[in-house]
Amino acid sequence: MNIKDPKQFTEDFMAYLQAKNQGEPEFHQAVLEVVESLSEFLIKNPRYIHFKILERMVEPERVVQFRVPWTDDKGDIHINRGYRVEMNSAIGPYKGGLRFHPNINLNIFKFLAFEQVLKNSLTSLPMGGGKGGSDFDPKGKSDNEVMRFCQSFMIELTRHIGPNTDVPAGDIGVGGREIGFMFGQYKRLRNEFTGVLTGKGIDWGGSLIRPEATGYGTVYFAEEMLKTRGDSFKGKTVTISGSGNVAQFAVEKVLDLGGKPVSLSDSGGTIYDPDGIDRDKLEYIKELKNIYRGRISEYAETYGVQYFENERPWGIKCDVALPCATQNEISGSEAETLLNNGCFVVAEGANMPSTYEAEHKFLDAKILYAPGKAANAGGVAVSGLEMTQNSMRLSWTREEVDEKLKSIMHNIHNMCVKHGQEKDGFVHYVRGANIAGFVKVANAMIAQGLV
Ligand code: NDP
Ligand code: 2IT
Repeated sequence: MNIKDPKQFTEDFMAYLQAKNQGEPEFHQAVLEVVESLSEFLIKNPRYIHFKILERMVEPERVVQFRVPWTDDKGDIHINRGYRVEMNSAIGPYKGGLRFHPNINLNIFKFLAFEQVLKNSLTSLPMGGGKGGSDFDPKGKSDNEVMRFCQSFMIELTRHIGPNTDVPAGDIGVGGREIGFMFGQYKRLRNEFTGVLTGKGIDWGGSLIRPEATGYGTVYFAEEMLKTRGDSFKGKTVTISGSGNVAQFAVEKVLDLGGKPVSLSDSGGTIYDPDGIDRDKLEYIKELKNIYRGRISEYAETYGVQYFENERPWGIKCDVALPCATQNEISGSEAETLLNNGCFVVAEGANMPSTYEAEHKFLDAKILYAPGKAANAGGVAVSGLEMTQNSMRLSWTREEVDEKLKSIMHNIHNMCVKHGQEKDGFVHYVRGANIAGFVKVANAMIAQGLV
């Protein structure tokens, strides 16, 4: 391996990764984005190369895959697939969400788990990284069907998790309802009431602000970025994608800070509300999505605004874009449209929502662009705070948790600046986040020997 030239280093490492992990495009993409921004740093710090830290970090410590059989309300039998990728436990128990979505596979969970390791390190809390879930689709299922699925899923998952081993939480398709069903089943199987999952209800071990944390944290991070240019959310037009947990609380915090959110989306399309999504409309969305489990198109009918079927919000003129739906939801050409329309802040609420091409367009344009592992770390950070409260058997107030969340996002921003600021003042948040997240895990791995 040529260890003088960063470009060659990246190419050689990617050839190694691709040969070992064929047909896993999202995993390759996540690793490429990291290696690209680390290569120069690694060449200057060859002990990480000597100890093969990167090679070890891309190899999960453990992968579990299992059968999940369940019956629907008619009595028909269904077989889904469950996964848990336990990626890295150098700095704490595996920690990361569970995703229930029909289009998942091992590759998706490896990319998410890999990102999670660096993200969790950035929070400064003692959490390793993992991710899991199932190809089960909760859409259109009754509460009883979801419960039977969650119980069957937990019958196997229980063998692999524990409050000091691996602590899952929510992600796409997994919210308070699913966490409740899984927690109940774990407790019954183990006869133990412990903090084995986060995102629990507040009356049974959950933390205040956990539901809000990812969306709020993303907006706090974007506000920190704006501050570097003496600016703020006041009066800014903000496009947001998704309409689930992260998107809803991003809207709420943008409103708190004086911005105007104008879009939301789901897998059917995008609504555009030029007057702004206000607090009453947000309440409607929360009810629509969290209780009736309806489609975002219904918002357009209710409020008489435009609905763009099968489209994403990136054609709408905005100052700030907050992608909060899913991976690769901003293409290269959509990134170009955003830039041409004057967008100068992109903070990722979702995990890897920008394609490789989009990411490079944002970086080349030197806008304020923050990758998910920095911008959306507030969710897992408050999960970490939930674990702390569970261990101490007490709960902090809303204000206490929100203050801690703010201060964690502020620290992550500082770390990005420290490791990512260039000579001309531009902050390369991708490089900053990757280096800061990597160093802590890498040093722990070296200290713990060849494991
Ligand atoms: P939810 O399930 O609550 O909401 C997901 C939203 O994204 C829905 O509006 C959904 O639409 C949309 N969506 C999902 N998949 C697709 C797709 N393939 N194409 C178009 N739209 C899609 O999930 P969350 O809000 O929790 O998660 C959103 C993102 O944030 C994910 O990338 C997740 O990994 C990330 N994240 C979540 C954290 C958390 O604490 N929950 C923490 C950090 C990151 P539809 O209902 O039609 O599928
Ligand atoms: O991607 C993520 O950081 C999450 N889905 C939250 C993980 C967690 O353990 O709270």
